[in-house]
Amino acid sequence: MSVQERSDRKSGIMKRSRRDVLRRGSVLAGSALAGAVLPESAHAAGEADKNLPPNIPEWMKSPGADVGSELYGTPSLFEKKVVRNVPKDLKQYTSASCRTPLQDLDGIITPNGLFYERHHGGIPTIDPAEHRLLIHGLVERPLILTMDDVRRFPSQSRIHFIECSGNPAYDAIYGKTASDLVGLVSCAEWTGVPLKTVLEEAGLKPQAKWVIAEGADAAALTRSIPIEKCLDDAMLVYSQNGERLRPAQGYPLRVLLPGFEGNMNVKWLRRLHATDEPAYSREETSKYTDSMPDGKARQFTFYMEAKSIITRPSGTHKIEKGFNEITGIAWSGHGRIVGVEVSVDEGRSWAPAQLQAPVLTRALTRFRFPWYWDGEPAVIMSRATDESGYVQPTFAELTKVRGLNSFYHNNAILPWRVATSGEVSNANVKA
Ligand SMILES: Nc1nc2c(c(=O)[nH]1)N[C@H]1C(S)=C(S)[C@@H](COP(=O)(O)O)O[C@H]1N2
Ligand SMILES: [Mo]
Repeated sequence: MSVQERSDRKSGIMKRSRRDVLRRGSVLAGSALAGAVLPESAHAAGEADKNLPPNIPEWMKSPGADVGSELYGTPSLFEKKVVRNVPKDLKQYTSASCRTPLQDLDGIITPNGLFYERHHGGIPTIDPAEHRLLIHGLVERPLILTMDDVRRFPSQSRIHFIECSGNPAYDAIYGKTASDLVGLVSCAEWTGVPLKTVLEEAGLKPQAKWVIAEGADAAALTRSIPIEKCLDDAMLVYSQNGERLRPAQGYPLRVLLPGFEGNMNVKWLRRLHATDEPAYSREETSKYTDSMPDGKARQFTFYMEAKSIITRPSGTHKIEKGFNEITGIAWSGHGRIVGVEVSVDEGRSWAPAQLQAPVLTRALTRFRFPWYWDGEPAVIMSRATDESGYVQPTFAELTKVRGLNSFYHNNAILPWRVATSGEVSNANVKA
């Protein structure tokens, strides 16, 4: 059959289904979705509607690209703007971060190519054949493991978020998009070996109270992990969403400490040193401590507190009057999210959102809330409650306790303003 014959046959089919579309159209007319139905005039196909019903779209008229035309698949041409959010004013890229475009994503899993990045000394290129993990200090049998050795241990796959503790910094609550605000959080299915299993193989001595993890990057990033966490849910991970870790996420091996601040999830892991006291490294003294209003500083603030954000609609989006689903993500380092409430009247009243399964411990949780927008100005926001009973605070409530000298661990509620035009913007504005 020629291409022409095929297309003739198809237009026959399309003529019939076009009548169905119009019949359905009259049923839908006046409903919230009426805008999606083609007007009568679409039939007089101009150049602009040549691919719209009832015409046969161009991409049906000849075969598409060959199988395997991309040996590693990439997103559609038409999704080119869904990329990591790299700050425009960066002076250098070696110790810097870039963010996940949360407002463009659905569900709870971050695609590997969009996982946020934070590096203190660039991304090393590590040949796994030349990579070793040294385990020493307060252990019976010091070990040097190859990557093959690591993968021979019994493994597990689990879904968890990782979040930088500066997400957002206390003075950075005015960002335009959801990504500008909290794009330093991502969530993946991680595969690896429980740290406990590896430490048992080395024979941990009873005096060991900390395990100091060191990365094989130019920063030699070093963090001390309390032994309780090492023997609980800590993992040494080598895969992320089914494939080996991406270089930016620590290839070939990283520490995963579910719920603990991002900085402790040491990438490019080369050394575990069992000790009786912490290392008091740079990341535990001059950085990653929290200045309180009384001048004291909190140290070893491991846990990321409960947090949530509406990702759609969110800053820079534009909505139409009528039905809009409000959706977003919630998470807590302390365990499962047990509830998310949404307010569409600037926090005067709250109603429960629906949590979409699966609701996993220390993982992103998707929430949904049906909303009919009447076209009046509105401020919408979400607040999360975790299984410990802790409720996400407003920025005013948070700073009443923590003051304004802190940089890390800001988990305040983030409000979006909806203008009469339907334009959505950050409701936190600098005084
Ligand atoms: N070796 C090493 N590990 C590291 C870092 C680093 O620079 N070097 N950055 C830390 C910080 S501050 C964060 S927030 C997370 C970022 O993880 P990601 O880049 O996979 O998102 O990794 C942590 N682990
Ligand atoms: Mo971080």
